[in-house]
Amino acid sequence: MVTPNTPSSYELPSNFLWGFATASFQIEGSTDAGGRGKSIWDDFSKIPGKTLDGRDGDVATDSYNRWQEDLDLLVSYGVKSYRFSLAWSRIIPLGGRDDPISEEGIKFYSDFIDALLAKGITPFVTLYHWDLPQTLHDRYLGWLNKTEIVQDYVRYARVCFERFGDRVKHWLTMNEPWCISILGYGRGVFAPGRSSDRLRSPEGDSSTEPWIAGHSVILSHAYAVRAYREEFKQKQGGEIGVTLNGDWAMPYDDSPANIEAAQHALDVAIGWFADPIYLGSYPAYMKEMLGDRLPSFTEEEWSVVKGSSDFYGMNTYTTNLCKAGGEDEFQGNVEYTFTRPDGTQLGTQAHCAWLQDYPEGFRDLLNYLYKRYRKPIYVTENGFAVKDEDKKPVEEALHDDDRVQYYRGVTDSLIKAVNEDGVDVRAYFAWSLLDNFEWADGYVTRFGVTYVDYKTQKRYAKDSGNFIAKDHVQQEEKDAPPTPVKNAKEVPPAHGSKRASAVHGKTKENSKRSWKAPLARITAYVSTFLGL
Ligand code: GBH
Repeated sequence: MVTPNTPSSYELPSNFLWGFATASFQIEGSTDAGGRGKSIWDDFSKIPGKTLDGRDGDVATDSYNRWQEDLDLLVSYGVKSYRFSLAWSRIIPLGGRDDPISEEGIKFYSDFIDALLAKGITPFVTLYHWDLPQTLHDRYLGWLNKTEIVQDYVRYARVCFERFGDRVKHWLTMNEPWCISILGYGRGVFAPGRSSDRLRSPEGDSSTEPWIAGHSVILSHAYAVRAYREEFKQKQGGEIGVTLNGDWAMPYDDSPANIEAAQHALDVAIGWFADPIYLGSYPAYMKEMLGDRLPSFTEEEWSVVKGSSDFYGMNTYTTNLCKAGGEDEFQGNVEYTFTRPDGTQLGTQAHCAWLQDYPEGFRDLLNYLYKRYRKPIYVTENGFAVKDEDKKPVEEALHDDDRVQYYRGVTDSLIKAVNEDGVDVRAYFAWSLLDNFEWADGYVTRFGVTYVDYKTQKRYAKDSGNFIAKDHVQQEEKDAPPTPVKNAKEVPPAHGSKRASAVHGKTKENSKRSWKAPLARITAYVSTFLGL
């Protein structure tokens, strides 16, 4: 085994939260139990051709029935925190603001939250991880109807704050607005599967609908946050924010066009949502690319949207090399590749085509997001699917070397970003606690740190689960967190300045841990002045 190359003096704050993440539809199964209403994934996943293996979410990892076993697993890994999502249609089966609440649904989550807390595990709760109540799609096309969905979502959020907010102190409004909008209403690969491609969907317009859906998602998030802050926060004392997906974008080479392309990729993947929410405006490139297809906010809406997230919830998996060109608006009219100009691959290939292991990109992304948005960062998802893991016998699959290597790389990058670059990172959730229903991939692609034998539903810890538990979770962590940077004014571009310059310069005197790695800090500081 390779030994970690992070200096042993590096530490994370004592209140740093290590944990694992999951989502309701990917693990629960029992889609008819406890009065649950259908979600848009129930029927979608049953349409032939929508999932790789033709399998659906009716059973998944059976976690609706096996939640105690899952909890024991979390305890065995020793994690301090668990990120999971609530199924809207278990809580309000028909979804709408005038529809009845299911006490059975409430009780399921309430008991689970109590059990987590009894074991000293902090719940991070996602309100929406893609399982829209089917009724809301049937009634008014879900995210395409801003007026209706905002009201229905805010009422759902209020019910959750009322019923669980006495115990839940970390709320995530939405998981990955880009995926909700682009994959659901543009590419049409995720429910509700709308697209201009008539081979894929009888209805939909990929040139307009994703941008409309994204607009509704931002507003629903923002009005729910306002409700929380005005009606619950004072009494309950929690925090609330959004979780965005976004992979690091690296220019393919040094050409100005490709450097610009990498920024365009970030503007569409991340800035589309993060700029309005944290900075109060759209990236100029979004407007340039879309013109009046980009829905605008009213003054009053901007006042609700701007500043509507207490932290930056970061889901990230890989790095893309970016080349100017192509006609894929969903990538900002940028081409992605993993093949470098010299023909080599960026990193180890995962089971899914879109994922290679490149830990340096993880560190660069942390720096970029912290510099640009100036919020404490929670890494709410990060993970790897080993190639052909599904074809291996269980004993072999448990030795998931590529995943261990991946986690070694990113956690190393994370610790350096905190200690050398001064980035304020407060939590890290590996995706995922379990192999589970991987959306359009069905059960073929496995992201778990725990192997699930779908025939018996037995769980087996993989080497990666044990790696995270032993190398990180169970380590003693003593220090206090670094103080976040305040009063950030300018928004630097991704590739104009080198890593750490702005971040490091501002936080060095605040960081309680700067003395721990004096040499590294001095080196970084000097590099900044030399413009390296
Ligand atoms: C996460 O999304 C999800 O939150 C989680 O539910 C899921 O299980 C996990 O990833 C693993 O996939 O080639 O245009 O289809 C990850 C973000 C963004 C990664 C879209 C895949 C493919 C883009 N995803 N990306 S496309």
